Amino acid sequence: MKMKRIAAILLTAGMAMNLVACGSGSSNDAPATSGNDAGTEAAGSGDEEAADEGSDNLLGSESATVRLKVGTTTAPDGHYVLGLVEMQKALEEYSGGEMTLDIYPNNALGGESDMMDAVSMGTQDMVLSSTGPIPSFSSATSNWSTLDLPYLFENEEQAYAVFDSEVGQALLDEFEGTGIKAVGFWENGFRELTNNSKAIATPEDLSGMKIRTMENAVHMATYTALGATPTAMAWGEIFSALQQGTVDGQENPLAIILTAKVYEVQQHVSMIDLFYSPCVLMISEDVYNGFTDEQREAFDKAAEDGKTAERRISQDIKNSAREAMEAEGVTFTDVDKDVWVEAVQSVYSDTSLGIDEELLGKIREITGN
Ligand code: EAX
Repeated sequence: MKMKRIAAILLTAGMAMNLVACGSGSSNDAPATSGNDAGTEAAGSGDEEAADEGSDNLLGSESATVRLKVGTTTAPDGHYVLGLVEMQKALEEYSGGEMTLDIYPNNALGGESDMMDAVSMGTQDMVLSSTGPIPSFSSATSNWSTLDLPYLFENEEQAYAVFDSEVGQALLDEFEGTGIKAVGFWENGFRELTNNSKAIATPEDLSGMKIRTMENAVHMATYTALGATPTAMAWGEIFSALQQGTVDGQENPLAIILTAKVYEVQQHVSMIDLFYSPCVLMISEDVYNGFTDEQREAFDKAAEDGKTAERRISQDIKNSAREAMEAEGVTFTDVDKDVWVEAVQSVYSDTSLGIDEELLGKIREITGN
């Protein structure tokens, strides 16, 4: 069974399909579409053992007839995928075994921006993506750039309070009519800086370094304000870029740095907490609208459970990540955050970034920052 499932993942990886809510049997006989990202190997664990362990339960129950194919860029033992596994179990339970998720980690269905396009066109059912590509996805979602502002949130509780409020719901609703239904805010986490040459404690230490950012204008502007040279690229390209020296460093939450094994090629981690990065569960509007009332109810409930579980898993991984990486010889640098906060203030007044002042005001009302 295990080998069969792994083989199924390998065979269908890069061949996304549109599994609409109709009984189409197991995913092995599914049609295929969007391309495999060149970075699949590199940006994943690349570690057969981890992939092996993680792949065991990534395809849902064979007997489920409504199979939703969901892609992520993250590793099988990372928080996104483990959260989706919880949602998969809940969906099978709530639908009486009729519905399930087939989970494709490690860029198997492409980068985040590609997967969002595929979901909006209905050639892929679902994606769990960071907010990186959202502001440039559609004019309807351009104000999401506001969420990418540096030091917008001081802790996870503030972020959850905003994302689980009416403000968060209104942001999700902005997707209406784009082909994507945005279901909920899950967690990526506070983004930390890594590089392989020195301990970075201040923006001055970062001066002139080439840093990979997500494909996001606010993130790029922030690194420019910090004195670095930002290079935007999809996650799937990151390992070859680090190896070839196209970039000197990158930034991601500890849970990703650990589970994608970024620490194996980046010796130094600076705890700058620059951005709180949520991720968003998205489903094709056509698929969602095609559900029966019962299916929709099961899906919504399972998605809510998945979110709660994923946030908990994210915190668990984060809380043990530093120690695990220090044991591997990685150097951690704690920074004076006030200096970093001060250095990025110009981003808030950069009118080219499409920051939505009204939204920013509502967020600040909730966080109290
Ligand atoms: O969504 O691109 C990134 O740095 C993201 O944090 C990662 O793909 C997980």
